[in-house]
Amino acid sequence: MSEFTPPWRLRQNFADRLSLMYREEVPAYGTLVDLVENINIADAEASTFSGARLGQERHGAIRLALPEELSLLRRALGVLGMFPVDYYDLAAAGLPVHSTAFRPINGDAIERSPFRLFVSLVRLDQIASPALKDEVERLTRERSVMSPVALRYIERAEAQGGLTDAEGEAFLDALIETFRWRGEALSTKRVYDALLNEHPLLADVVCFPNPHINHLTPRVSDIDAAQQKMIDLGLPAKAVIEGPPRRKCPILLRQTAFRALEESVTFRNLDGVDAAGVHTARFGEIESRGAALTCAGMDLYNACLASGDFDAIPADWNALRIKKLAWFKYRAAPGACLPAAPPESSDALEKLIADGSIIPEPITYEDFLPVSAAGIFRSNLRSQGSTNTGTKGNQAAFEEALGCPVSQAQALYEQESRASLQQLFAHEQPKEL
Ligand code: OOG
Ligand code: NI
Repeated sequence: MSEFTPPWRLRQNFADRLSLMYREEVPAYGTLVDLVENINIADAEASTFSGARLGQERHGAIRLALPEELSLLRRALGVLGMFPVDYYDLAAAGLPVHSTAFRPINGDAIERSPFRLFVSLVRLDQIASPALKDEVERLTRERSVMSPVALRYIERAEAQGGLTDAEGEAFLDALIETFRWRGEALSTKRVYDALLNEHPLLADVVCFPNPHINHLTPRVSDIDAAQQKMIDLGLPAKAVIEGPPRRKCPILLRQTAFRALEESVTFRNLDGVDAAGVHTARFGEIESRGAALTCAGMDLYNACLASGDFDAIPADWNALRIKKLAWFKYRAAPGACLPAAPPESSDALEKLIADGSIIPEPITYEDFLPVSAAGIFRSNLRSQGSTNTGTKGNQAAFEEALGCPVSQAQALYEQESRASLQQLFAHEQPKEL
């Protein structure tokens, strides 16, 4: 056995620590977690929704200022077994950020601990005013996203191929500080207001010393019920649930949130302007996931999103599979007698599925949706800022900052589907007695 703690355990520990910290920092988030837990417990008794720790956090998000910050984050999250998957161009939605999602990339790792982090890099190149550009340059030089202790453990993990239990604990103690809210801005109120006016996302990142976690997101079994409950409890719920409507066969990702609350901030007082102020950035979100769609399925989903009519997507697992709209994995029925080699044709496979020897199961969507993400971003902006919709995404620049290419989510789903099939035929079948 390895002397190192498995990455999934570090990842789970990290998610648990973030959760405790965020509940202390944003008490309304604690209310949301309790609400989710009540719904999940009631549903677990009544349905097939099961699994340990139902409502554990499934994702969080941060926003970064500089390319160096992104590559440091990549290295830190690599120690936790989280890797960048897909490029999200939010410029298309008029937001000055581009993003990726760090997540475990194989089925077993996801099963053990599914925590992901949506990480955005603000597009400082989008700032028009030269004076503001200079301020931003000065402020970002003062930021520090990783403590020297955290960096030492990252280097050690990279050199030895992992961390022992004790090293892992010490690393997480140091790493968590990266995500802590500090109510002290780096900037004066004047510069904060100027950046807020340029775009609120710029102020949220550049005016603060580190990338405060801006939300966490537990999974809820019934997101429609949770949305209503948020409203009943007086949480400032966003108006609509993002993603596909409620469906008999759930697909992709549905998410909603309570809007960011005002938190007190002390600004620097260099220019005689009152240093007390507020900042709104941090919120609470909930999610509910369904099946991953293939490229063809995503195209259909995007067309439905544009038309508002989702009836074109079959509400039947078998149709979604046969039309190759959703990804499936396969398992053998108990006691099924499968041939020694994989079937050569898809007809032969269909026969094994039809006679019940092989059972297809939808693969859960593990990623994000750019239109939904833009909706979540937007619901938390006090003002919309100037939206330069002419801006294009720049995946090459993002990947250069990251220090590696992002993985393609579609390739990961395809691989999981194919591997599950191969596994069915890889072992000798139990002999009939
Ligand atoms: C990230 C918003 C995107 C999601 O769930 O789609 C996101 C942010 O506000 O920084 O987390
Ligand atoms: Ni989110």
